[in-house]
Amino acid sequence: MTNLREIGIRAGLALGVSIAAVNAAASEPTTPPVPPQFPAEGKIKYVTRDSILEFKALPEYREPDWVTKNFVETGKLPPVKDRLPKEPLVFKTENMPDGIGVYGDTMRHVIGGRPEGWNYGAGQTQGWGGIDIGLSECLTRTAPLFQIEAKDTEPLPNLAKSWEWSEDGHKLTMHLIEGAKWSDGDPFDADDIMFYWEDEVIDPNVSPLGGGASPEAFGEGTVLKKIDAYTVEWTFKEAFPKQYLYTMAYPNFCPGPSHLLKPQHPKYSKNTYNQFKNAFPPEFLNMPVMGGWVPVEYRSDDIIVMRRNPYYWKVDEEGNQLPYLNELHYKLSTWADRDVQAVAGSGDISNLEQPENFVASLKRAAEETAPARLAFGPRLIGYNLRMNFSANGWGDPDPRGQAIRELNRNEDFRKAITMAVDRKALGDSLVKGPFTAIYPGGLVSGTSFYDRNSVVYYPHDLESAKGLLEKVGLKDTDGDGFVNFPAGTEGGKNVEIVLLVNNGYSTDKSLAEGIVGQMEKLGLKIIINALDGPKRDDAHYSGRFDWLIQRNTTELASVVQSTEQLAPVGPRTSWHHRAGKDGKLDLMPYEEELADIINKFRTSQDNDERVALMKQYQKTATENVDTVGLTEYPGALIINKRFSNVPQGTPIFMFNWAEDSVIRERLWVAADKQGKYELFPEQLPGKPGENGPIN
Ligand code: BQZ
Ligand code: CA
Repeated sequence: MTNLREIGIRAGLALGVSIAAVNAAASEPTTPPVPPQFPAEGKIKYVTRDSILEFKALPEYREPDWVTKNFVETGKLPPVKDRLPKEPLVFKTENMPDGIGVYGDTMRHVIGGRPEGWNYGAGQTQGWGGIDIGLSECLTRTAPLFQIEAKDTEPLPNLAKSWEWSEDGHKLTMHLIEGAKWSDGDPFDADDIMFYWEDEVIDPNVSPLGGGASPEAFGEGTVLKKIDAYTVEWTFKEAFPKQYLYTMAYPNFCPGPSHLLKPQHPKYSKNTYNQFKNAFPPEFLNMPVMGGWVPVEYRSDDIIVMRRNPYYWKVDEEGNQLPYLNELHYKLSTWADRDVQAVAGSGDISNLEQPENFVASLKRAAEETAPARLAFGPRLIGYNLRMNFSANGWGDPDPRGQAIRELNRNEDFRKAITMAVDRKALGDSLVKGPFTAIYPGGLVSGTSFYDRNSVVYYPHDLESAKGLLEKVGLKDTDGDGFVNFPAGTEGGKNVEIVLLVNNGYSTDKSLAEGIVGQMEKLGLKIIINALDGPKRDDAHYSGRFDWLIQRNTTELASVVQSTEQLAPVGPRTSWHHRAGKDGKLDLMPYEEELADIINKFRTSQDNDERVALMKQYQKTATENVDTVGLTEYPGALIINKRFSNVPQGTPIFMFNWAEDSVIRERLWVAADKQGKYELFPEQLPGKPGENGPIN
């Protein structure tokens, strides 16, 4: 480049910088505006942690009469007392909103996902929408904690019925429920736990569903070992890391039936990892589960039907074996249709989470004849635009992709993007009215750890944003309205950024289209790559993306659930920055700070310290634009009025989704309100792999 030209460009840049500098000062970072109120009916009734459940033997046990008649008296099943553990999990009546229930009826779910197969531990989805939540019972349970106000609460026991810490806090001895059985009668014990841990979590070739169950989720260097059939022992590097008890809940520690899985695992067979993952396709019926219902029917693109698990290890205080509901349906449709069917009464439950459906759903639910109740909870649904920060190979980018990642790692570039986003316009494009709110990123405002004054918000300011783009060297050198790479990069052609989006939700697609339009005004070309669930998840978790739009997962709505996902505390914990092929993380200085804050949080016993750490987290994350928050809003639970025992004010999303929080195994329908929806009345699951239920 000739001297004159170079001098000219420098002068231009210098001039540009000074204009940009002046503009950037125009919109000082501030705190996000207080969002408007909205009609939130769902008032939570708070209870104490030990009022929900306990483990104890009862004098007698009961089951539906037809099970006794058709199965026990005919010798197909042992008596119910021999199908239950020594001390079953007993749900206390005091915590049951409508008390002890009666048997019968069905809950009809509608889901937008599709089942890949039953191997949850190897990362297969069953279609979401509560199906995996119901099948895969986990060591601890946290979803029902929404009704416990105390900050010092801890997860509920579940497959792990109790635990105690060693004096020095480095060991946690966990006692499993004794004598529980898989739905095919095979004993549940520590072998199931160890298979899940050693051969699914630790094995780097396998990753359980949800993209988060990595070894580091339980702390670097954590060891788990079997003591005896019903005892396992955790050893942690830090002392008293109580946070990990949350990580032992859904989705990160939900063991599968090792008596079926182990023989298919490459370590114990000639199978490849892919053959292991796909060893139990949706057509493989009666897959053994610890959950309340067993898959007995699968019709592709139509429905999955589940029948009650005769070995389910939970009862009510009168000894009635749960669940009360005999059958579950999962109609294979779309997420938007789930809302429509729930308010219309042809479906029974929905998490109203797509604002485009708010108004129509509210109208229908307000009618006298409405078959379903609809109640909004706190603002806990949020969306973030996340940029891929890995510059050392996560996702194996091409040169263009690598150049984008270098830009993503440039703070001025991130500030330009966040200031070019008009969050008010994005929210209004989803739904008018008081629901959506400005969300700069980080924790959503409905979270108990939220502190508005710790949140740094860069207000919408397109001119300053343009100035910052120039400052990082991006100018439209060919006059087509889109900025170009500098001459030496990618041949100086237009910057093009691919935006990965979940094709299953109109909300995700609306937000993506909004971003494309707003970035065009900034002069940045964005190309949408909308993929269906599993393909989208696979592209995301393997790092094959420049930017992505992701609906928040539980760490941003509860902090204590999936906490490791708040920062790159391990090679595979952050949603937008994972290790390259060398297993190393090329963290930026502020990311090191975030990781340090999260590690301190996970091992702190002091609630005040935890609150302070979360304030620090919110400030550091938003000041550095760790993610570009887009919008936040409340969700509403829509549930058919015939169901009893629905906890008041159940949020659709907090420690987990409502399908977990409502405690479906306790729901019941009064005899005079029961629908004739059972497709396999008086039938029970057959043997694993057999075709369908039996009677
Ligand atoms: C709720 C949920 C129960 C996953 C899934 C789905 C996956 C994501 C997310 C939600 C669906 C429903 O969410 O939208 O309301 O029923 O299933 O699991 O979006 O694609 O990977 O994180 O939870
Ligand atoms: Ca251009």
